[in-house]
Amino acid sequence: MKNFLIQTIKKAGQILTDYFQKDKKLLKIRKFNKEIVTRYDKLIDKFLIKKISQRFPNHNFLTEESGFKNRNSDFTWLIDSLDGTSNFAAGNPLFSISIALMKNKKLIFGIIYSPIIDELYFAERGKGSFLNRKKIIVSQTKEIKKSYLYFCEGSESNRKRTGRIIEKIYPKVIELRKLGSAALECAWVAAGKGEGYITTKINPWDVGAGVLIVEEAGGKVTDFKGKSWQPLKTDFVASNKKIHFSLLKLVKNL
Ligand code: LIP
Repeated sequence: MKNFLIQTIKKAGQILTDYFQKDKKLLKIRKFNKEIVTRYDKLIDKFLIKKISQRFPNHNFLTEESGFKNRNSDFTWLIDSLDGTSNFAAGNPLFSISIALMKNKKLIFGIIYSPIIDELYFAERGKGSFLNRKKIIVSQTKEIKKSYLYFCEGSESNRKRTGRIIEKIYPKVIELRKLGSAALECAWVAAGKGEGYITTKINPWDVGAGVLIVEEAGGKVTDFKGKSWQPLKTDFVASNKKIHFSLLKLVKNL
């Protein structure tokens, strides 16, 4: 399974790399909508569903581009074929491909590949998390005031709410940064490149792989009320575990 997933995601990453910064028309579409979809999201979605279905013809899929394909299986693949589409369109290399496998709503594999920066994150439940095959663990920072955080608003359209969350957190931390790819933001928390990641109304295909990668690296993932992650559109806090409670206190009732 591990080799199959690595080979498949790397092939998909190569396709995106071949098209990256080549299609100049993409530069303009950022002006029309924040949540854009390009033909590259669809191309990779099709490629991944085909490759995985050849090997696992009975498995279900829940993907950003194709929705839910129910084949009445215990296994469901969560896929975001191009997470950070607007970065990709703007020629910004911080985008990724995110694939997770769930058995009866329990995550068992997660893999994220950011092809331009060549970072491949992999986790299998109970076996730890890896970046380019080297084991990773979350940061050991315990204090919120020493924390470097990532943030995005997912599909939250109430910008006043987003403003309230930023207003509450930003004065308390070293940095609150938006990378533009939820999967990568989770992966960077897992790798200790930040202490936490907060987002609202995030879809399961964006963070499914990231949840397992953070947990297997020793971190914690919940919603804003401290409830464990469910494969639904949800408010979301991923952290190194040590600052989790302090982070939840900040976002309480927002
Ligand atoms: C994007 C996320 C990003 C978030 C956007 C969007 P897409 O995923 O990863 O962090 O702010 O709302 O959901 O649409 O590029 O796959």
